Amino acid sequence: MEKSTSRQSRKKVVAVVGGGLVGALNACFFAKRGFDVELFESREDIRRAKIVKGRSINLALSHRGRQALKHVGLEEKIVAKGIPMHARMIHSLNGKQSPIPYGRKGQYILSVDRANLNKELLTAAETYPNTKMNFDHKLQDWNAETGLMTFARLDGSKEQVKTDLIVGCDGAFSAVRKQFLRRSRFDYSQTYIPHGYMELTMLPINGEFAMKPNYLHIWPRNTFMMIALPNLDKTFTCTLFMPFEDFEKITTGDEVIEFFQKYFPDTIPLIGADTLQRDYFRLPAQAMVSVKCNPYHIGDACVLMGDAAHAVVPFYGQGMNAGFEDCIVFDEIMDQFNEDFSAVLPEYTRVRVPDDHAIADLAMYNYIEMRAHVNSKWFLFRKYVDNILYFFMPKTIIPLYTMVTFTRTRYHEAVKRWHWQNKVINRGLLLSAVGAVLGGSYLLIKNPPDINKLIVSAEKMWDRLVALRTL
Ligand code: FAD
Ligand code: EGU
Repeated sequence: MEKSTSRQSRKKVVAVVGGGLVGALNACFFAKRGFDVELFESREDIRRAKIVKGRSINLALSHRGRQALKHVGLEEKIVAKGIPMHARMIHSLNGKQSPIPYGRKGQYILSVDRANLNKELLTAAETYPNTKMNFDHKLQDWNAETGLMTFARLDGSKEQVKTDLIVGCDGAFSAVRKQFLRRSRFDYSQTYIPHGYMELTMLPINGEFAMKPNYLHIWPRNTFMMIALPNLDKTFTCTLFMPFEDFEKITTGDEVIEFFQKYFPDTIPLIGADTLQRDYFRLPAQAMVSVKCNPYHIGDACVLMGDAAHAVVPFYGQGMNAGFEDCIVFDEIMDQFNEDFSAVLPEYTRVRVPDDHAIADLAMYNYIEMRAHVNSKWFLFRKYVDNILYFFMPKTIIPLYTMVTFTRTRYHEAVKRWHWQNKVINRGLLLSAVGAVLGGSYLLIKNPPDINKLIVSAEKMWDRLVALRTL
């Protein structure tokens, strides 16, 4: 028999499956608490690999993500290598550029390099003596009854590992999650959107950024949209979002140029026709998936975080930020429940599911809204209205993106508040309209206009119109 004292003092072993952004950060969180952490990543160590394949080159890092980095002492290091974006720059079809600030001076988001961020996080995790990194370990399967995991190596060998807790951070197509799907009362939904995305590089011109660097550049064209984020090497990464069926229609270099001439003419000289054609055909368009599930845990043995728990479409710039916030939320619950997994895991599901589902819905809603009727005029108009109301009533009307991007307001609370604000705004508009009609009628009744004067002025108007026509 094991003595209860030795059992108490033995530090538990936590397996973090996936060494992407959320997995590497999570390894830091668990290591900081003193757990023995084993990180398993299917790829080779990206810090050694020469070619890094993977999704999107840069990401928008905002408040939630920064707070999580701060918890493990990494905020400054990452922020130093990020490029602040204080505003969006809206590119109209005629080439006009209009900046719309994100907020006040201190309210900006950061463009960060995914590969660099991942590398820094892995290095940070490794500096804890109680972490062990296992690259080239692809989780093949695990047994939800026994907790035994099977990993496949590149040389064809297999390894079996058992730990006290499995933390699934293995992305949108999570292998950890597969075991959840076999269980009763597990809710799961996944939706592929009709759009794909493609990345194009805008190189520096004469050694300088081809466009203003401290902006999130946006070309809103309803079903087509392009977004560009600045990189430290003075390039921009442009991401083109477009329905797959339209990607498929463009099959020759000439058609690429024709398409850009029609929808993004200002970018052709900036990207360069050759680069544009080369980048366009280099890789096929990538798919985007939204995944929601519930619960996020199995007993006291396994928990999902990041894209493994909630892949969201990128139309709020929150996927990584939400995944990073998962780590803080879990950490706070670990404090509350004294690291007792049997209490922590259900509480994490209870608290976090509504918020992750809320951001998944918001991102999907924004995708549908942008695709349906967001051209540059509409985008500018909506953001102006948001910002003006916020300026005059900063305590009452807070734009949704502000709550999402610059605060840690729980996502589901932000949505609730947004609905409430919309009601207030609509009532305000209705009241002003009713007031105008009533007020106008009252004034008309009190001071009835002299009918003769009206007719005379009508005659004058007619004369003027005739004069205009004969000019
Ligand atoms: P991933 O980054 O997918 O990492 C999963 C890791 O697990 C990988 O390293 C993978 O190799 C490993 N793995 C997979 N399977 C196994 C296995 N069986 N065994 C072992 N390891 C395994 N988010 C933002 O916050 N801001 C943005 O601006 C933003 N822009 C985006 C733009 C696009 C076009 C896209 C597609 C996404 C964007 N996101 C953004 C979302 C962001 O990329 C993800 O939310 C984030 O990468 C999730 O991190 P993760 O660690 O959970 O998953
Ligand atoms: C998409 C792809 C502008 C990086 C949503 C805003 C995004 C990002 C917006 C990608 C948009 C859309 C917001 C931020 C950010 C805006 C936001 C979207 C970063 C509502 C690399 N979105 N993104 N909203 O407000 O809150 O500027 O690929 F075009 S950052 Cl779609 Cl704040």
